[in-house]
Amino acid sequence: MKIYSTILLVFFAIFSSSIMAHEETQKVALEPEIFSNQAGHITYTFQLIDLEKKTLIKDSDLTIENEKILHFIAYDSALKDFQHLHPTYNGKNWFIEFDLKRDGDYWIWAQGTLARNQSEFSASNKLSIMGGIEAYPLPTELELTRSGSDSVSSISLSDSKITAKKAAMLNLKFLRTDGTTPVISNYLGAMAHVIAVTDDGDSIIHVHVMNSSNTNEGMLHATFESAGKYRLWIQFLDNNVLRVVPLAIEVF
Ligand SMILES: [Cu+2]
Repeated sequence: MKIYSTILLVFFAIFSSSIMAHEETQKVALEPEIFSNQAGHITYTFQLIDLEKKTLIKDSDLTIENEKILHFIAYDSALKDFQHLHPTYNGKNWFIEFDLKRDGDYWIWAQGTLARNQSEFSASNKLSIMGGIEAYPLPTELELTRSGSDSVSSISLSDSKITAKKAAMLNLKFLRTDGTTPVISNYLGAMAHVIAVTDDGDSIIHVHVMNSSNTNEGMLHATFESAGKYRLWIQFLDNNVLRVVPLAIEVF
């Protein structure tokens, strides 16, 4: 009976992940131990399945990218809560501990690179949280803004038009809300990390900001696959403190 339910769970996970996949051929599935949890401290245990090889992915099957073996992104459906973490492999499972205090349906993504062919993957599933602070209201409404702050550090993105399926080159300025000059240093091997998701939450891109010739300015190269509104979370170190600035842009 136990084996039977485990098999069912595996099938459900693979099936539900492939529905959500946006890539034409999904390479990796994320199979979690839980699909819902009480708000608070969460121990999230999961397996990654190489869908082509039909094998479980261990840490030795991955290549370190941006200083980490695996990147883990979680955000709620209203695109307000955001976390970027790094799971570890215990010889059997992948796991990560984190806190979610607010109810809602969270998107969970694992991003890594397969060592066998150096191909990057993004595998997702969902996690439902209950018993905590009231969930942010839905439907998701993004207020378009190319500049924003986290109360101390701010970001301003150039206002050039962005077209779907075309490489966009954006200029990014680092500022402070009090007018002082930020002290930017690399975070996980890049000037800044940008995680962009479609407003329905079900598609993600993770790109890096490169240094430019001007101090406290960077260049962002990205290709957005479809038109619509996107949430951007920009992560960087200012004076060695990790900052997260949310923006929202439109792609035409
Ligand atoms: Cu990461």
